[in-house]
Amino acid sequence: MHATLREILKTPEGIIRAQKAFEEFVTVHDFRLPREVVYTGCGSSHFLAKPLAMATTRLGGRGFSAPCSELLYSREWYPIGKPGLLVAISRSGETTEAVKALNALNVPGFALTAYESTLSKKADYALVVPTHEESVVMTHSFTAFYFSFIQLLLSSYGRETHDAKTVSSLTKDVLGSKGYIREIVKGFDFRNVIFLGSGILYPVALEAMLKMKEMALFWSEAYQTFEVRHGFKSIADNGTLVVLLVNEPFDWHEKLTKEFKSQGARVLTVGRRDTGADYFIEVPALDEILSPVLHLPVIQLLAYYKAIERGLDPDRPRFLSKVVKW
Ligand code: F1P
Repeated sequence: MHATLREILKTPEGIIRAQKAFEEFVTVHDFRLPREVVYTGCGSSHFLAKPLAMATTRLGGRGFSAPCSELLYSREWYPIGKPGLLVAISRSGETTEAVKALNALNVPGFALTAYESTLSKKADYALVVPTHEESVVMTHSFTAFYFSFIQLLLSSYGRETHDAKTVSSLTKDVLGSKGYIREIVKGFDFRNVIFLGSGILYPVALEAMLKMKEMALFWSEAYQTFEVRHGFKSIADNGTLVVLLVNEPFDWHEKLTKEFKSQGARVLTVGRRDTGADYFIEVPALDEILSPVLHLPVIQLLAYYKAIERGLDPDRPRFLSKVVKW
């Protein structure tokens, strides 16, 4: 079995590890996240910074995210303000930009990483979630990092944390769609793929786009759901798969599905209810903030099977390395 697939299937186990890491962290540190937090990372870690910033805002704080290189070299263009903390995310903890960015704002630095690493040692605080991955692409570590930090946000802001066992078991249910996802990819040789998501699911769409490029070397795009109608949809035809990531769909999602179908594209809806799509994967009900944890394994499997269908080795993506250094 490819390491990539093995690691995607470790998502439920990752959630349990994440809970343990969170519990250890709060036992050792007398620490509360401040209200204003800036998040940064590179690649997948940047797409993880985004929903964490959104969740911070949704929970009553103010979260902002930017890629490490932007914080380092172009920060005057962004409304960064005066955050109480900078959270740098890096699976390896060795990415040059992430290590450098930790000091970019002259505020306390927090590392979210899988290893005791250069980043964790440099940071004032480190939440180490030991979801080690052999694969170049980030899979179950993404969902684990996200879950552990959401727990920390909830506890810092005086909210009730989630039951890790329940969340872990829900991710297991979602992974049950593995065979169906493989069938979709086998049955429809799509030429391009468009991922759509709104709010907290927009960064999931971005991460899905990246997974397709990394694992399957495949052309993919991502948009905020209804924004796609404004020009971008022209590229969707009978060779296109549109993946609609949604929690609770409403009539606009149904209309959008119809619109793409009338252009000849096929739609895969991943959400609580079908929108009249060609394919449908049900995602169980859970606090919206945690929905990335349930949607991500689906799109990771989609990218994995597309890579297999194209005769590629998702463990060894072309031109990529696990750690990007200068
Ligand atoms: C960041 C990253 C990965 C990507 C690729 C190169 O790594 O951009 O997201 O998949 O392998 O590195 P890290 O800073 O999270 O270790």
